[in-house]
Amino acid sequence: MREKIVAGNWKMNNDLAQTEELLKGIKKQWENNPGVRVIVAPAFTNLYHAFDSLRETEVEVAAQNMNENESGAYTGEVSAAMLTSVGVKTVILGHSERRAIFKETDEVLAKKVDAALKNDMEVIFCCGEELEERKNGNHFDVVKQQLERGLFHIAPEAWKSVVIAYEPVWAIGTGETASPEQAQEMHSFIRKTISEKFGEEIANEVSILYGGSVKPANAEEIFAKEDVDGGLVGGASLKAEDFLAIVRAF
Ligand code: G2H
Repeated sequence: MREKIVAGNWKMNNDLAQTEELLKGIKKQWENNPGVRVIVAPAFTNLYHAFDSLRETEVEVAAQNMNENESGAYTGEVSAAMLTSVGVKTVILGHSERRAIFKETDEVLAKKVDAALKNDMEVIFCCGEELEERKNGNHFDVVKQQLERGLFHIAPEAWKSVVIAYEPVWAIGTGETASPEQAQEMHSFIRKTISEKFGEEIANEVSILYGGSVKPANAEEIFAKEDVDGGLVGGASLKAEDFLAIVRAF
């Protein structure tokens, strides 16, 4: 059975007070969700606070990014060891905003993946095509290439620490959502691509999350699709009520 996961990507939102408020809301409205892993990804500055505050709950904390180097003269950066030292065991890598705005290449992402795995962290590896690429019919090739260049160098046994997030760029923060059928089609393609290289057993075990304007109103029909194992949620994860409604959509 694949893990079902709902992860909230808070992006560059919430200062300390707002973080406290949102965590308070999540804890207050929390009901046990057997079988669903729930993760929140606050900004670096609030990671320890979130970890500490959520200690008594089943909610886990992830980082939104990290540097690929171990330590040293990389002003402004945060390493895997720093993250694990504050209780963070999961990191989101290759989000389309990191790729587009911060020019993260597949090659850098491959190194980040290695650094995370070396530090016994779990990786939520993001992939997804832009609107033009979908319009041109290149979306499958684009996603395949992102996976091959950024992720497929890992050892077969490392897949137990990998989650994929498919996030079509045209559906991010736009209110536009991929239809459940479009999500299923790409998720099934991703699973097939993993299977071709690493075998069916590994491919069937990997959780593949959908991201891109997931909200309480559309989560249920997206999560109902066979190869959709959960969501990476941005905007709607900033309100405890909406976020937990999405968790309960399974
Ligand atoms: C995609 C998603 C979270 P949103 O970036 O990773 O954000 O749900 O706001 O589209």
